[in-house]
Amino acid sequence: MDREYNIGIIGCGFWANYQVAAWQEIPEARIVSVCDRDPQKTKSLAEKFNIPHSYTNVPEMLKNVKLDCVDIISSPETHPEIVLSVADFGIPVICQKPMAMELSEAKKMAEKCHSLHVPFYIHENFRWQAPMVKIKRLLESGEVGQPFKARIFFNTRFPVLNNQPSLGQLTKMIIADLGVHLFDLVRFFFGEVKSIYCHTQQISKGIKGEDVATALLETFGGVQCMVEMSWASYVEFDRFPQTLVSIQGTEGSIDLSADFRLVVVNGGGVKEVTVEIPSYSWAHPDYAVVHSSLVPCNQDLLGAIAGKSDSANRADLNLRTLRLVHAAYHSASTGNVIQLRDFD
Ligand code: 89Y
Repeated sequence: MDREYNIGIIGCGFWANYQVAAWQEIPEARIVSVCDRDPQKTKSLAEKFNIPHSYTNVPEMLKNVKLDCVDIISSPETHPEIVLSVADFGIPVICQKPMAMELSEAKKMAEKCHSLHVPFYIHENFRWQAPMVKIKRLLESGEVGQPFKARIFFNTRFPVLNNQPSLGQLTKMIIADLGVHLFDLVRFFFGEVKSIYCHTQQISKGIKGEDVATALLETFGGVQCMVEMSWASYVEFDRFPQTLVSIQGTEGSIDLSADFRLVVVNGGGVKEVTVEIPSYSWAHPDYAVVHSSLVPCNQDLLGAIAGKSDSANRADLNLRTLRLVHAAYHSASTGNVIQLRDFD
């Protein structure tokens, strides 16, 4: 990139603390303004990171600060209104996952940005986690042949809602918040999805949505992938927020287990490595693998906004992931297998 980019942050909660720190790792990125309707949160984020401008009203920030890009880190139900309003200002926009709580809203957001020629990207970071990048390379290398069956799972008892209490208010909870990442990994590893079948459960008390979901996805390439997510499970090696992966291919298999132990088995034998996770002093120790992925994810998004490259996190592409989320809910409520070609 050949110049600096002035970025405004909207939403100053838990996640913004790490997102701002991750932006500050990128020499061309300058966080110049923050905005949250809670003045206390705005003030403390601005002070912590020495950010010159702070606002409690989005249009006011957009009118007064010259921004090259806005990064929305607010809760998902606020995304549509904010994205539509940033689009009216013609400013490129990055929005946290899930793009919106309803598919119809997400489509409206993507259509409006497209019609106004406003670049629109989703901050989807799981495909940028070091172990996931490594698995993708292994799949591309052909070492395990053609994948035909997989399991992607994230089962934990970690008290997720202590740090992210607003999740407890969502009637669509774990699939919208976490499943969206895991379904995106299915697309990343195996391509587009043909059908999905899903069940949900509510195990914990005091929440409005599901905290457990189990889905079976079939890709056009013929991979059967089981995706499991739970915030209510006691497991032996509970390493929140590590996503575990098991892939079987025609020539071998790949297994990512706790603590980033990656094992490849094929005709050449058994190879084991521990995937190294980049370390940042600002990362929350409990979230290191996710927080470290924010840096390459942001780098990719800024490169796309600068017109230097394209990104798989372009909103119209990420919409395919969001469709899976809503198809999963539809499957869970109807008991049917959902064919994606019939689902809109
Ligand atoms: O909110 C979720 C996310 O995006 O990554 C992990 C998480 O914090 C809880 O499962």
